Amino acid sequence: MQTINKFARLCGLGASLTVLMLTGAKAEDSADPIRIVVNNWTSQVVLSNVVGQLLEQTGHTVEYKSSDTQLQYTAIAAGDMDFQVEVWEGSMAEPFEKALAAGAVDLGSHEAVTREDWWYPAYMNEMCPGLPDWKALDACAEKLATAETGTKGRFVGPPADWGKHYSERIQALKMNFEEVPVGQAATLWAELQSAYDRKEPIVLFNWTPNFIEAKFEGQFVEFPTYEPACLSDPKWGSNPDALYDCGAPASGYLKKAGSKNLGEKWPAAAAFLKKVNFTNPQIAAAAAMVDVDGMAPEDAAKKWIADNEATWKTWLQ
Ligand code: TMO
Repeated sequence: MQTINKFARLCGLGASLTVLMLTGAKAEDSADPIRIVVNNWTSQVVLSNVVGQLLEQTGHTVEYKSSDTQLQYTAIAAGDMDFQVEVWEGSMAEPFEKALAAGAVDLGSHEAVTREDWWYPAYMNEMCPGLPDWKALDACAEKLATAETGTKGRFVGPPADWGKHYSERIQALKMNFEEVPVGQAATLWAELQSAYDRKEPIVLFNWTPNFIEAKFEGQFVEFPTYEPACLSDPKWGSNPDALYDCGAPASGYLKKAGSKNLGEKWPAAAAFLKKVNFTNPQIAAAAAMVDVDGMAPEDAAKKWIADNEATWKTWLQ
């Protein structure tokens, strides 16, 4: 009976022999749920569901666990969570590397190249000559001043758990700015839309790949080029007494992380997860299905699986 159900599900998915063969290999995998970490930005939620649904289709049990972007790495290292599909260099390299030292496993890189930093709409190039250079932005601070920030420019910052150090960067670079963080990503996009509609200046946190690039014209502010020493050696950079006097990596990695348990308890699943590999356009499209088209993440994942069979089939081989 169970075999028939499984077969029916596989047919529904439009999949064939490849998946069935993996289902066979799964015999050695534990029946315990694989705990997939879910964070608070759209592509991560959709990709987690894509991976989770594919694991379910191959006979595994999965559980989605919400977690703080920084603290999740302690949980993965401790074996309390098993898989993270999006490890962003610009915001998570530090806790990720600590987790690796404590037993977590690097499951490899996606093809996607990432960037997370200050971003502004293209119409500001005229308002603030010299952009995207950060010094030109700083000279333009007054135009970004609000009642909340007084004479300083307002930078609409990310939620606290994304681990950026922008208030420190503002201080280190002696910028005439103040960070006003949002509680959730949706507020970033609401602020951007409202400024964009009225062609008002705004500078906010953004990243790529994301749905924003398909909907709004704009670019990242260019800060002093990132080098690892900027985050560990105060003497590095223009401010000899401070860390964070640089931008985030402009071509950062996007990796996957697993618990130490993963390969031991679920070897077939671990082999699959190592092969999981998303590109920039795939990730941007995954976010757009939810943030532009209004789909639920689970449904967006289903659609992604239906539309990208050629891609995920290679992960199952
Ligand atoms: C952590 N993020 C990808 C939203 O910058």
